[in-house]
Amino acid sequence: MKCIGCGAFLQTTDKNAPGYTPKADAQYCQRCFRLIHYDDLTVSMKTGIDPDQVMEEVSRMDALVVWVVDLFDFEAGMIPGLSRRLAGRDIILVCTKRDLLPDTLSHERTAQFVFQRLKEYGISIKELVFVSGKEKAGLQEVMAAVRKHSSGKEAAVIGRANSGKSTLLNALAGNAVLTASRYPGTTLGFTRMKIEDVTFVDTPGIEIGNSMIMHVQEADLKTILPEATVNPTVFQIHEDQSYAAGGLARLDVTCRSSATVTWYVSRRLYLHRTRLSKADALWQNQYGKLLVPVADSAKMRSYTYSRGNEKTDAVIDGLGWACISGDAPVITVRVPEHVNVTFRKAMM
Ligand SMILES: Nc1nc2c(ncn2[C@@H]2O[C@H](COP(=O)(O)OP(=O)(O)O)[C@@H](O)[C@H]2O)c(=O)[nH]1
Ligand SMILES: [Mg+2]
Repeated sequence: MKCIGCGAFLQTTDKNAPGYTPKADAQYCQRCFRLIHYDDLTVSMKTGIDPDQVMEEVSRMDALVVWVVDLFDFEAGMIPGLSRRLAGRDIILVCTKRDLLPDTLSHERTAQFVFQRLKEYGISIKELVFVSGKEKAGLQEVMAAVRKHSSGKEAAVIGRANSGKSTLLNALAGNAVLTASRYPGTTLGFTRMKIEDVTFVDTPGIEIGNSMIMHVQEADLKTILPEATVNPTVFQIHEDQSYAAGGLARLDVTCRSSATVTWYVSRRLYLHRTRLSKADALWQNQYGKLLVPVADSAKMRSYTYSRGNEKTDAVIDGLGWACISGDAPVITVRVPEHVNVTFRKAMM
């Protein structure tokens, strides 16, 4: 018997292992029960699910692939080796969390952005659908795209941890059977679910460790993961500046005359701006004090980018991004050592 919330095998012997339940006839494990009703994480599974094994199992299935990517965390959603491992498979890309992006970003512009990025990553898809869990938008389009391309096969819903797979399936089914939460490693097994005439399969998130969500304490996820539309925070600058996003990321911007730095991060995350010349001292004195939260490693890695005239996004996996425009030739991002940073042409 499997837990219907996370797909783990139910067991009554080990409290600290997945699938534990004190009741022999339970449908849900205790971990799912507490996540659903109390938002309380009893057993952390942020590591322990082997991403290669998940991809291996998916690539063995004779199924249509429904690939779920969080629009707010797009770069982190690009699974390394996806096009190689799923070569020749039909892929429907579902971009979730549309509601987190400002309304000023049009549908057309977003689609253009997505197709451009996919081309750069060398990934081809059959169809693109945007959904917003909060507004229940795009669900009919997902069903239509799946019907069109599945030819009676199962539809495997894959994607990075926290991209919104379980939430999407619950929304399509019209009831909240699957456990969805902000904690990476919520879904632990493959769970089949029939919705109208299509059999969907929920899968564990494919986690490769380079997202900020894997390197903060679970209690700090509330601070870094936005729940509502992200309000851009705009800074006009006329000299070299440095920004601290809590104690998690540092952005240095050299500025010749004037430039604009716009942050797209959760409104709960503390942004601190200072002159570049004062930044080293700030980090030395205030790391873990004013600059919180901090990640599991204080060792930082730096990424530097030399800009041309285009607007540039400096994207930090799992955290958000800063958009830099104007006369700012060099930008440097420092993040905890395993966190990935991507520089891209601005999304907005
Ligand atoms: N704002 C917003 N949050 C979403 C949306 N879809 C999922 N979430 C949130 O993202 C987190 C991860 O969702 P979940 O379905 O568990 O992701 P999974 O790990 O891919 O199965 C949860 O906190 C959800 O509430 C969406 O469309 N909009
Ligand atoms: Mg899930």
